[in-house]
Amino acid sequence: MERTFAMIKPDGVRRGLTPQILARIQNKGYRIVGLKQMMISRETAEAHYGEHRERPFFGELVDFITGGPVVAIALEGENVISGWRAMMGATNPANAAPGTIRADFATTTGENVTHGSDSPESAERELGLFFGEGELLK
Ligand code: FUP
Repeated sequence: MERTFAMIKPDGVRRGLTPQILARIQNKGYRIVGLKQMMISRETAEAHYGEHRERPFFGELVDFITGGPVVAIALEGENVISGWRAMMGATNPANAAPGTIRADFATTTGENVTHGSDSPESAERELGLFFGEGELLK
């Protein structure tokens, strides 16, 4: 069993997409082991997106992700790291396969509704960044 970090970004929360996205997760059969609506601090945002620090869009990305509430989600399931990313679709919604979240709900890379860890190492790091000890279900 794997665990991953998933997030509904501020655009998704603002647009009222939280229930539909949670329904997709539950329909798929992943177990939600952590779930909270929260504001992200600048410090956490900069750590979360640390790999993009030198990219030209970094400032905008941090402004966006700290600009409204997000829903932080810890998921458990077989191959959930790649499976959740497959459900999200490509980073640029224009390239996302029909039926994926980004294809169905987004038009721009900058506001693409959801996040998912891209490797076991990222999943562990990001779960640790967003959820404290004892906050996740056993
Ligand atoms: P993903 O893993 O699919 O979320 O994509 P990345 O880690 O490559 O990018 C993280 C976020 O940076 C994206 F969700 C949106 C933002 N981004 C841009 O705004 N412009 C880009 O060219 C690439 C990423």
